[in-house]
Amino acid sequence: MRRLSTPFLRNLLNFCVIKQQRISIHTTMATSDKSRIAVCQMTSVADKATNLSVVSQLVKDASKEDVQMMFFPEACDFICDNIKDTLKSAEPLLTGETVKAYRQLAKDYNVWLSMGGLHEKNEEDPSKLFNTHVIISNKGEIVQTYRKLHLFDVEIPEKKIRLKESDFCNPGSHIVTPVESPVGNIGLGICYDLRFPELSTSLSILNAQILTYPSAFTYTTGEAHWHVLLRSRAIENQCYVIAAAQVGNHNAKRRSYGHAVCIDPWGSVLVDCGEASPMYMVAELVPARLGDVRRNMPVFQHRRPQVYSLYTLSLRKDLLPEHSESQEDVATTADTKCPSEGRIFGHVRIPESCVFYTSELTYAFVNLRCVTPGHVLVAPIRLAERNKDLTAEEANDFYRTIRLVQMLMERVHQTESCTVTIQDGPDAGQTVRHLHCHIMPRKRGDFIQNDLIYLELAKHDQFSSSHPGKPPRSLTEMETEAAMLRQELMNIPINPNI
Ligand code: AMW
Repeated sequence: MRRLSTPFLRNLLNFCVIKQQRISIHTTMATSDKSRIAVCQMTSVADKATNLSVVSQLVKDASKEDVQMMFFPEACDFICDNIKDTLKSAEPLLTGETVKAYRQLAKDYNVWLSMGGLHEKNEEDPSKLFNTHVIISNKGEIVQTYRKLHLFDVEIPEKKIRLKESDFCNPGSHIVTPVESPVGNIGLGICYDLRFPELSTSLSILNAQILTYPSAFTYTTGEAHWHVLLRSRAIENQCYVIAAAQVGNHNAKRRSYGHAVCIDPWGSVLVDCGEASPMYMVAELVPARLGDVRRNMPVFQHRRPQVYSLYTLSLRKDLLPEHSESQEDVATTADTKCPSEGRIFGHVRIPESCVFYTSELTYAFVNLRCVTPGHVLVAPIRLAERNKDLTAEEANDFYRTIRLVQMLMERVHQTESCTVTIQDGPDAGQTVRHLHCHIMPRKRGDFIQNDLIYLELAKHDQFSSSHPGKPPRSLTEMETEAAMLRQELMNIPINPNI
C-alpha cells in the first residue's frame, strides 16, 4: 500500500475538504457594480498531472460560485527539487499541453484565469526558462503574458535559505500593459516582483485597478514580509491586490508560506486562505471602492514625475548626473511642457538635447515613451505629415538616416534585429501628425509572439480614460540617452553605401 503522505494522495485527500468562503463586502452596491474573483492556494509537486487535477478541481468548484476570474499561484504547473527536472518539465506556452489544458478549462467553465508564473520553455536557450504569468480569457484565448522581471536570487545562510532563480531562468525585459478583463484592469507581476514598487507604480500609472502577484513565497520571508508588502502595494497604488499562493511542503527542500489574499485599495485584507491546501476564497471587487479611495486621497495627483522617472529605461545609469537643485528646473517631460526652441515634431518641439543625429533633411531623436529599450524615432526636419508628402530628396535622406540609425541601435544594443516601422495615417495608428519611423531594437524572444510588439506599439501612446499610455520618461533620462548615442555615433565607421 502507498503511504498516505505521498504528495499525490495528500492532494487527492485534500480535495475532499476544499474550503470555501463567500465574502460580501459592500452590500449596498448593486450586483452589477461588483465582480467576483476566486484567489487560489495549492501545494504544487513535481508531478504535472497531479497539479493539473488540483487546478481543475478548484476551477470546477469555484465556478459554481459565479466567479468571473480565478487566480492561481506561481508554479501551479509544477515544482521540482532540482534544476535538471525543472528544465525538463518546462513547456512552450503556445504549444505545451499544460497551457492547452488551462485554456480548455477556461472555456469549459466560462471563467477567466490568471495562471502562473509558469515554467515557460525557452526554445532558443534550453538551459534557461522564463517564469511567465499567463492570462486566459473565458473563451480560452491567451490575452496577455508577462515574464517575471525580478528574479529571486537570495541566500540567507543562517536561515538555510538558498534560492537562485537565475541559475535556470532568464528575466523578462519589459512591463506589459494591464489586461482589460471583466473584473477590471489587471497589472501583472509575479511573486518577488512585489518587493519592487517601481513596477507596481508603473502599472498603476498605466491604469491598473488590480495588481496580481501569483506567488510561491518562502515560509521565512513570507512570515516576515508577505502581508506588509502586499498591503503597501495596495495602499500606495490604491489598487486591489490579488496574490494567489503556494503553501506547505513541496518536497524535502522547499516550503511555501501560503496566505493567498485579496486586499482592497484601502489596504484591508478581504480574504486570506491561511495555510490550507488546496483552497480558494471568493472576494467581491467593487469599482466604486476604487473611486472613493482615489478621490479621498489623490496621491496620483500629488506625484512629482518631473523629479523621478518611474519608467526607467535608461541604458547607462552610470552616466546619469548627480542630483542637483538645478536639475529639478530642467527635468520636465517633453509632452508636458513644449520648449519654444528645438526641432518641430508635429504639435510639439523636440529639444536639441534629445536629438542625437541630424542630416541635411532628417533628424533622429530619443523617444518619450519606449516600447522596447532603445526605441528611437527618425523624422523629416520639415513638417511633412505623411510618407507621400516627402520630396524625392527628403525621401532619400529619410531612408538613409533610418538605415544609419538602425545600424547604430543594433551596435549599441548588441543585437542584429530591429522592428522598423512607420504608422502612416491615423487608421494605421499614427498619433503625431509628422511622419516618423520607429526603430525598436529587438532581442530574441523579447515578446512571447514576435508580432505582439505591434500591440504594445499601438497602446504605448494611446490615451483614453481607461488607458493613459506608458508613463513619459524624464527629460534627464532622455538627454542622457541622446548624449550617449551621439558619442556612439562617432564610433560608427562611415559606410559609403549608406
Ligand atoms: W505614432 O503612434 O504617431 O507612430 O508614434 C508617436 C511617437 O512619438 C510615440 O512613440 C511617442 O512616444 C513619441 N513622442 C510623442 N511626443 C514626443 C516627444 N515630445 N518627444 C519624444 N517622443 C515623442
